[in-house]
Amino acid sequence: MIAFEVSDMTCGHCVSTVTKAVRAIDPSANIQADLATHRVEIEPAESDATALSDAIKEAGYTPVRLVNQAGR
Ligand SMILES: [Cu+2]
Repeated sequence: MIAFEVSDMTCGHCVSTVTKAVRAIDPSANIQADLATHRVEIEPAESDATALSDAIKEAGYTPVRLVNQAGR
């Protein structure tokens, strides 16, 4: 699981834009975007944290990687 905090994801449109950006590079990824906490959690199928971060940035947002307790 790769998690980002995307503080400029502020409405449902942002959520769908971010989700689409991730799907564009990794169609099989499992994505959970939560508007209230500005968190996006992604279980990638064929991408990595750097590619996901770049895709979200290219969509116009500012992802900050959240590293979990397992250090992944
Ligand atoms: Cu928005």
